[in-house]
Amino acid sequence: MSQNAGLSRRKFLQQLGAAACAASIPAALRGQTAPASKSRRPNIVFLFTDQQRYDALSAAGNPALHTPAMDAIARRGVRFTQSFCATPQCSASRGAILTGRWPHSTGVITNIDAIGSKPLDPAIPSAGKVFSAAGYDTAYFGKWHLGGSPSAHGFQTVNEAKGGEDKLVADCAIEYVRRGPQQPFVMFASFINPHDIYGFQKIQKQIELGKRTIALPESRREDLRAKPEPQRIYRDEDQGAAVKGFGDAEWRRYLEVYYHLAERADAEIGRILEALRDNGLDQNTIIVFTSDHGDLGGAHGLPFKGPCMYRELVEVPLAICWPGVIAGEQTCPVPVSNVDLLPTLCDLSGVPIPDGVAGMSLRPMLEGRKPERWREFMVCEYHSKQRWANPIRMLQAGRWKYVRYRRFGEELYDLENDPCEINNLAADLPASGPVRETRDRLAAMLDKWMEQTGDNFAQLEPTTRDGSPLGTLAPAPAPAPKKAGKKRRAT
Ligand SMILES: [Ca+2]
Repeated sequence: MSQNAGLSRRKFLQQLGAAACAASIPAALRGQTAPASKSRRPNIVFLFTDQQRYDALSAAGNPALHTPAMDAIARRGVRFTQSFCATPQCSASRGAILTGRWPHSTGVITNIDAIGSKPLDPAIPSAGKVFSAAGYDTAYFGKWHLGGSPSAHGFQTVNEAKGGEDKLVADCAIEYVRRGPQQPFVMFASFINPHDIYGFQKIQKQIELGKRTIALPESRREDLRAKPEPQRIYRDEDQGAAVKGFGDAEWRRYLEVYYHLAERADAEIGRILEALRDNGLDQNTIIVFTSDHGDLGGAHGLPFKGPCMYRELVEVPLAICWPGVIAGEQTCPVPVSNVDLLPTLCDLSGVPIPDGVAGMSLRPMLEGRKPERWREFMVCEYHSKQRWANPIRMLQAGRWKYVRYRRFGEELYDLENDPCEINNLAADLPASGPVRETRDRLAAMLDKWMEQTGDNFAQLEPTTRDGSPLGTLAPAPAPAPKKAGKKRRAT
């Protein structure tokens, strides 16, 4: 990413552990989010976009675009600066948001139409059922992408706005707000953009170009030679073909289109915020803004989203506000996941968190407190796109990011010295020494997490791009030692 993004990330990494968000919330607003009584439970408005990278909003300090509505939500509450999706694929990430479970626990491990897919099981408690059972009026507008209909998952008022029109999604939400829903209510509005970046070739001819200050990703010229092979296949034979031969001018146009599309989503979100205010529903209402996953946007020379776990893909915007209860103007650098959103909303509104939820409530951070216990690391999953399976797991702990592919090796990045994730330290792993010990320590943490959460990653197999079995083309990565830190010869 840009130099600024790299520096701010380095600064964050230095601050991690100090829970830097904790100290800055005014004392008058601390500790006021006691579980709501039944008579005064908050409404919830959940606004999310599709494919919006963590820094694709002006509140994140990006001068390339202007997103006043998203910024307003951040300004009125807490903006999380390290917010991960559970997986950078649409359906599976949405399943994680709605259930608070990891994709391997929901069974929705990839997109509904991709290899290994299955629809979200209505028997799994998800937001619609959880809040309707608690007496909430429930509504879902816009893209669903989880198989079946939101109405089978507890949402009482539904319009999926098929055809992908964000304006129609906002129109449905505004109509719902104007009608004066029974309170408390929970309303999801799910927008398509900036996902239309897939049509950037056409859209760039329709918009005015050359008016934005674009920072191109520092990693855009890397050759991927030290990276797992599926990344090169994605670039050379898959969706990367759309950007073949791209230089800086072409990437700049791509990003101009991308930011234009994020602004279009922002305009629709702005209309919903205005309707909430005009109808007196903006005060006792929690508003969440996030996205399902990011977009590579030229990082590592790649477009869109593919079989990799780079920051541009796995980190998303996240802001939560509740005027009068959560103090505004806050940022929180503690790494969080979108599996945390359902338990957070349950916790804030006094609704029981369903059994089986893996996420943790963000309430301490929203109250400006350091959480008493929090994860030591963050995990993301990946399974497949279209017919092409590439099971991947990512584990990030402090300054280190470790990524394991099935059959295609590993990645290890020192985010403090290499915030753009260019130098893969696992490509030529030494037999001993601090890098080897770090890799073994993170590998052991991932093994333990998979065992504890029932993740069947080791049983999943990659395929060719057309879905055929690979056979025994490449060895599995070296197993982690049983005891973290114990040295082991490279294999
Ligand atoms: Ca998506």
